[in-house]
Amino acid sequence: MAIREIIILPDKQLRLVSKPVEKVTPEIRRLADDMFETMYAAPGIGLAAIQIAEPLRLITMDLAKRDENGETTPQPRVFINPEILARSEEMSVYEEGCLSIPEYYEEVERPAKVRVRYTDLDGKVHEEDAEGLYATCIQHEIDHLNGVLFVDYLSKLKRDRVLKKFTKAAKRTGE
Ligand code: GNR
Ligand code: NI
Repeated sequence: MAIREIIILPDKQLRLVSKPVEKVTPEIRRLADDMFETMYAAPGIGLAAIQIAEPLRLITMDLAKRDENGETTPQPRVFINPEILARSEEMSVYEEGCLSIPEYYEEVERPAKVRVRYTDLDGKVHEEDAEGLYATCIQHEIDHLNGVLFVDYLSKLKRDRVLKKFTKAAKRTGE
């Protein structure tokens, strides 16, 4: 296992449309392992493969909450080739962040509930209804697979402001 580098704005790879995973091979399992290690270290609640520069339709997620002792029981989940089958008309607003846009948070409105289909690491196909943070997170991650970032939902003013900030920062550090 290895912690991998997370690519950040304005890296153009974030705009790629990721390719379907054809088969769950040992390489895909290793990639998922690296994604978990990278995601937990960050720390983040979700990660799309493209965020470590692998343009594959693969997502890791862990939405485990702290219990009364402040402990968490890990709930690692892998989504291969996830699809949104249906979206609720009802919308909800959540303050989102993204490991590829560090330390920037804004409210985003998305469908409150979605029905998702995905394959797991055993090749088993699942269909589930997602709501709450799960619904927000799976939509945020599937957007990554399509080259979409949460800042794309903000006003042009806000989006241009954050893009400019990260473009300047990249120039200072020589990308
Ligand atoms: O760690 C993350 N937190 C988060 C908070 C609100 C909505 C979405 C997210 S996902 C983000 C990690 C990330 O960038 N995944 O792509
Ligand atoms: Ni993200």
